[in-house]
Amino acid sequence: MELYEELGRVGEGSYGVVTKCKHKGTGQIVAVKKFYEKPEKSVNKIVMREINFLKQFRHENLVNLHEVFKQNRKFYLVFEFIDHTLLQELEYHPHGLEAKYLKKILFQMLRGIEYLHKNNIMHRDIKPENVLITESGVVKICDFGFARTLTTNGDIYTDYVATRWYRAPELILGDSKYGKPVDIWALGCMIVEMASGNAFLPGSSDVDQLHKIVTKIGCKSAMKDNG
Ligand code: 38R
Repeated sequence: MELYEELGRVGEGSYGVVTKCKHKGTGQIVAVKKFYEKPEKSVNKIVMREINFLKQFRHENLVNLHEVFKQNRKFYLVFEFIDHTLLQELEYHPHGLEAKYLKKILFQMLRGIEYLHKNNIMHRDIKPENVLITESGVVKICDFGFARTLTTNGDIYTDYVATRWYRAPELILGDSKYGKPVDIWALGCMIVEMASGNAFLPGSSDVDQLHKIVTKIGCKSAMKDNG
């Protein structure tokens, strides 16, 4: 970390902190994601998953990883720095985004997710904070700590935690065989939010989340293969 000058914290989560930094040698501005040192194995699992993923996949609409290092038993991931997130964009436009701009953002989000899905990866935590937007309007999806490869043999997934408002009903109900549609559900919630400026399904608990889903969408259309 001696190589970087810290310019300010841009995000914090259960994983650790994200800091805007300047490389002292090159002057390059980067985003450094520092993972908390935790005794549990789960953190290592998340870090390794994110690193493996980012090393394998590169796309214009996915954030670019520069380097990885470990110092004082903590992992540091150094990314390209992108100006702001969709979360900030929505805060700046409380009544929603202009249709033309919305389409521009959405098209790129779809391209990023299409790339992931074509490579049999589901992101599993698509939300406004994980959609970065450059000054020129290029969208970059980030945070692959929860992303994982789909297995074709109907393997089960259990270790899932993500932001509630964008969570598909099968995740809330604990289905162990969910798949790529969970990303499309999250995207759908975000389309409504981008158009209106308000979160579509802002559940305050899991039960409230399901309640909002069935009252706003209906039970039949929210549950596939169920009438
Ligand atoms: C910004 C700008 C403003 N707020 N991020 C993606 C990396 C990144 C972040 N590159 N450029 C940015 N730019 C980790 C934020 N906040 C932010 C964004 C995403 C905070 C947390 C996360 C989630 C990945 C993660 C830094 N991880």
